[in-house]
Amino acid sequence: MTDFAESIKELSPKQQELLQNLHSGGQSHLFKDFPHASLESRKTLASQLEALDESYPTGILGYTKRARELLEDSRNGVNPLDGWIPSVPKGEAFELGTTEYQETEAIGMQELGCIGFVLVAGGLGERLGYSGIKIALPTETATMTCYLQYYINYILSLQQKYSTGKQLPLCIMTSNDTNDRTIKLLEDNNYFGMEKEQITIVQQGQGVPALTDNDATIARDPDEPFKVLTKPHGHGDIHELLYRHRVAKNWIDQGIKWLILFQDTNGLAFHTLPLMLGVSKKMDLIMNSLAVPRKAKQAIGGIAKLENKATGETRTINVEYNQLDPLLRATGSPNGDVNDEETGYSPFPGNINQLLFQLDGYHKALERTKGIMPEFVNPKYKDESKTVFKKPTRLECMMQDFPTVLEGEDAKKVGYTSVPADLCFSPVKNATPDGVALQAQGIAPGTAATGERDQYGAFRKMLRSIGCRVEQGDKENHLGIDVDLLPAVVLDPSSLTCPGELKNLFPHPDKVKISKRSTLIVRGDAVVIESLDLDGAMVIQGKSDELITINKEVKNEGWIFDRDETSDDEVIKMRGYQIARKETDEGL
Ligand code: UGB
Repeated sequence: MTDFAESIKELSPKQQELLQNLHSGGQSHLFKDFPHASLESRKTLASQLEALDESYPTGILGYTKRARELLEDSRNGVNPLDGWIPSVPKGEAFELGTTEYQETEAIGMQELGCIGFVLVAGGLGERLGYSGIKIALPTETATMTCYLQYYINYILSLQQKYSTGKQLPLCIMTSNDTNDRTIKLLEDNNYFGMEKEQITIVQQGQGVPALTDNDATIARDPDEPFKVLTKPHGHGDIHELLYRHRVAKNWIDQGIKWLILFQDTNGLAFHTLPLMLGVSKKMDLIMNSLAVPRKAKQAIGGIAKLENKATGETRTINVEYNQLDPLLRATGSPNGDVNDEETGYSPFPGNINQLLFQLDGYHKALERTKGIMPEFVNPKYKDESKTVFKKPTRLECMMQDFPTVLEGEDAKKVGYTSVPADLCFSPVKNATPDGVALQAQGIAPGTAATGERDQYGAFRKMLRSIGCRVEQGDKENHLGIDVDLLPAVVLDPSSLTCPGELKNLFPHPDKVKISKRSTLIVRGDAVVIESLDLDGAMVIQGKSDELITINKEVKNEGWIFDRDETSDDEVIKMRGYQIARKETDEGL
């Protein structure tokens, strides 16, 4: 018996078989120290490999086989979109306040009582550099509501207003990095008012093995010799998890008709949800991507319709910006990605990865494909020979690639809803210094301060769209980031879930005036603001059993966003300011 065979004898039969297969399948380097290692060390590696094998649909050997194919293509410069001709996809673009917006939103509002929510929150948030999980961050500092609480408030509010007794479910995708802290955040806060069984948590595997070369040689962890280095497999895992845990199927059985997938830190995520539903309903879309107008060549993926020259197959899908322009040039559009003269934007709208699915059609595709997304590999090569990587790579998959698994007529039922970003998209992804650099290039900084700014801004925009007089605050600069935080307006989901409800809260918009230094916070579904002249701060806390009607002129010292660049508090530190609450009217 060889030393290797001898060294695995004490492991479980399943582990022995796996290790033998890996040993003969090009990964013998992982076991070179086995003959001299302690049983504990051998067991550590064997258990990790077993877990990795189980968490990947075709096992580790299936993974390395696929990796070799994709690495070969990458080395040969094979364009994955070769043979596909891009054209402008089907979808609709909207501006808040227009008749088209209102009519489409009204159609969608009828669907608000049967949505299931899927939050993808497995990302580490390395770019942000926050020590906690991102969904625990405050969406803004006027109310300090954290992202998870905001999302749950919104779901509960829809449930109360639009669902006839049915609970609206929430599924959260976590990862090794975020799972325990997500559960703790929920438990510590009594699930933010949700029933525990209303929430399903699905956890991504521990990642996939990192690979050191074109032969898909699995990398050993540099810090732990009896461990394999793993890397995240990407947010595309969500579809497989929703299939494997029967989430989509259970939701159908509960009478849920729509599924919305959203990211961890977008405080504007739901303002346009009924609008998206209206578009999906009108156009009979199985998948509808929320998009933002995108300048030609802007560095976000463009949604395009692709037609395969050979097979005639079509699909509407996100094409990364660095692939879109060359693809257009190679397929009969010599100018590439250019702005449309009429709109000033590229005809290919920008994908922001908020995806609405018609649940039956979605589930049908999951049943057929088990929710497995196509993978890609993106190694950074050391030199032209493309044989050595700068650092280990891995296979990844993305949630927006779902159209690739739709077939026949269903593949045609994919479209988009485009809305300016100031109403629907302002994620918090970047550390402030990186945000400053992006701002200098005219790109949205995506920092904590801009996330907060855009939340107040979206509410100001909504109020103005119905005719309220809302002054514009002065521009400030905190830690290099330009923000106009005032007037700070927060309409909690309990008081407002979408622009279509504005007229219930503000029945006489012409009688509402908010000065440029004001703060207005409204909570509760039984509040009506008949008339308001606000110059200061006002916080209205509605009561469930009593209608509060506001007819008021308020003038007080209000709240001030004070510069604070020395605080140890991470939330303040990443913004460079904190609120001084000088004087507040309670609206009573
Ligand atoms: N996420 C997971 O849950 N698991 C993972 O393994 C990885 C991520 P990022 P990314 O907003 O402008 C996306 O890292 O991948 C969650 C789109 O692909 O914030 O760089 C994570 O917790 C891109 O087309 O974003 O880019 C978070 O909630 C563009 O739309 C979400 O997945 C870009 O977002 C996104 O993860 C954007």
